[in-house]
Amino acid sequence: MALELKVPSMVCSGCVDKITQEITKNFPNSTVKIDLETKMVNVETEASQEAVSKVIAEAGHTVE
Ligand SMILES: [Cu+2]
Repeated sequence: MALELKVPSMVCSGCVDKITQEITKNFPNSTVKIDLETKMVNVETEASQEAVSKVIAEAGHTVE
């Protein structure tokens, strides 16, 4: 499933790295693509949108 989440709290490449790491750590078969300009996180994953949003929130970010 392809998920598209807006995460406006991302401000730098450190945020991008952190979120990418946390998602792939929790859901190892996921592919994460993040556009810092548009604040969009695209995830190709078996996990639910709810589960991925929770991981992003636990990484200290806000999913819009
Ligand atoms: Cu940052």
